[in-house]
Amino acid sequence: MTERTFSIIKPDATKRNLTGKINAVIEDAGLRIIAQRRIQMTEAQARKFYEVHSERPFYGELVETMTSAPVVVQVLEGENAMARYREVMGATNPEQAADGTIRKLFALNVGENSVHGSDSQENAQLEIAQFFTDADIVG
Ligand code: FUP
Repeated sequence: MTERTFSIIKPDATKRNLTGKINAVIEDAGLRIIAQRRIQMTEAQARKFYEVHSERPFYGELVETMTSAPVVVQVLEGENAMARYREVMGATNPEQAADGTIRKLFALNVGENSVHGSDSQENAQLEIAQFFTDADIVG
């Protein structure tokens, strides 16, 4: 089924000028980038985005990392886009990521792992709505 998911190209990747290389992996995987914007995430946006992790020991560092440089927020569309993008991203810890995945190719460590992708259809809708309106998305 054609569905949508939410993606972030994180600061560690934008700082190293990897936006285009990551987008190439996304597109080669059959996902279409149907909305995309480069933004400086505010602390409030980052805190809200990662609210599920607010009790975790790495929350403060995570918010700091996500606001340390611009990010590229994206909406991806394709067959089973949410699961497909999770496959293409690779494991959270790049040491465990499979060959050819974005995190294996580009991530530095678990905290600077280059990309985010929604982990459920429900979260995808919530995350897309945090950064895009319907008018921004041209499928
Ligand atoms: P993922 O869905 O693969 O992005 O992973 P999680 O939702 O578990 O983690 C979200 C983000 O928290 C990661 F991208 C980086 C950060 N994190 C850490 O910094 N340390 C950890 O041990 C786990 C996650």
